[in-house]
Amino acid sequence: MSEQTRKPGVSRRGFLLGGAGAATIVAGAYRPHSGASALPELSDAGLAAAGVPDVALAATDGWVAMPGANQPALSPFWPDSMAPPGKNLYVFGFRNVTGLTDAQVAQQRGLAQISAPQLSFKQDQDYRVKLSNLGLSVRPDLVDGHTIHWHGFVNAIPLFDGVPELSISVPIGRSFTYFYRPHDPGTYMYHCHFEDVEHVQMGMTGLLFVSPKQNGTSFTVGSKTFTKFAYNDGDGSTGYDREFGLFLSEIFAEGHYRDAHIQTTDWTDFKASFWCINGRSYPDTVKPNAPYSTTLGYQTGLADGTPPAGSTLPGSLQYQPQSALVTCNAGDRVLLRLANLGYQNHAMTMDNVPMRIVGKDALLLKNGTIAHYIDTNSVEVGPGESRDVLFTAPGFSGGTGTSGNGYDTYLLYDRNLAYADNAGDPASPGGMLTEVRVYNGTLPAQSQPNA
Ligand SMILES: [Cu+2]
Repeated sequence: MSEQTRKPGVSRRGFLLGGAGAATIVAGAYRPHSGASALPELSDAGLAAAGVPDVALAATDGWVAMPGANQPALSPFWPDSMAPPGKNLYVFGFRNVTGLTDAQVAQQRGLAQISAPQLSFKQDQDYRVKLSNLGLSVRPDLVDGHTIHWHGFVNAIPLFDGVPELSISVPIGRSFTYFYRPHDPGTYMYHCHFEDVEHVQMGMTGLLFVSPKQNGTSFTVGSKTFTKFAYNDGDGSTGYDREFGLFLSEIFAEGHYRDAHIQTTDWTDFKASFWCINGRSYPDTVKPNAPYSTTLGYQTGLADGTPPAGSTLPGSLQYQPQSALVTCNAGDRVLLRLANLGYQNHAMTMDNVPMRIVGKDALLLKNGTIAHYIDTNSVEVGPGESRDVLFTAPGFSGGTGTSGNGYDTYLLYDRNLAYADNAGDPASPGGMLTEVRVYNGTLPAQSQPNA
């Protein structure tokens, strides 16, 4: 929660326009985005006027669903009695509004998704990410700004760093376009940095990654030839066939209830009620993705709030569009991109499948030609940390899967079993747990990350 403050003589609008003007000067020093014409002279309207952003996100609030609602162990905090049908938890979040008109963007108020859209960038390319603040539908009394802070990204200047005390935040009804040119491949995370304990816990967090320039060249390692890599390794040792972003977080249901019901929270009372991967708790983690946009190259925002025809995503998960299911063929090399923006340490394990950590916090674990990769079956990820992990899918053993269509199932989960739980429901496992399904060569090549 924030108080609105305004210093005499400097209006919020004037301050923002001043900031955008500075952005113009800096952006003008860079080469234009590939495929775009040269940057025009920019007006006070700032970077947003320079052209179509590569990604557009809206910040707002909304309602999502956590599993186990028949076990009201957290009454009255959860399930929340104010929630619309099919939902049970109040959240803040980002929404993918890329390609929508201003009028369509405005209609996304109150339709936040968690976790935030997974974003992918290419090394040494320029990107513009536009953030619009739509306000909070349930709490119009809160006049909080929002920002995008790309955790671990080395900005040339603070303006695009999203820390409001050091740069700017986006007021309600306004937008701001962040500029990035990522130089360092690896797995990262992003979050709103305004009232960040509250906004991070409420759901304004997500995963992003930068793919290396080495992609597209080919390296043969053993019997396999790779063209996709986690890093510029120089020898193909981080090559993979399929990649999956797995974003780790926790939900403190009492805090979410109090935000919805106009009460204050002491955030040091934090006690997790749900443990999530990609904003879902098991068994929802293995339910399907919302469809991908092949033109955008990543998941669509389900902009009208309804899964498109043909989608098998349950309606209750329409604002949690990102599956955490890992699917692969026997023998595939699989890259897991793990990032943690919860408040707790997590140690992800997979029974009987060795894993190799090749990157930590967007740094390749290799010094020149000497690799320092870590072979383990337990990958620890602290808050604010990321890991790039490879495993080779075991041979197919004839599993029939849950629907008889031929896959072996391995569990990938936090080895602290207290986190395999949904709001204290003793009847079913849940929480930070997902499945790795290994097929007998019947899966087509992966078209998009997490597909
Ligand atoms: Cu925020």
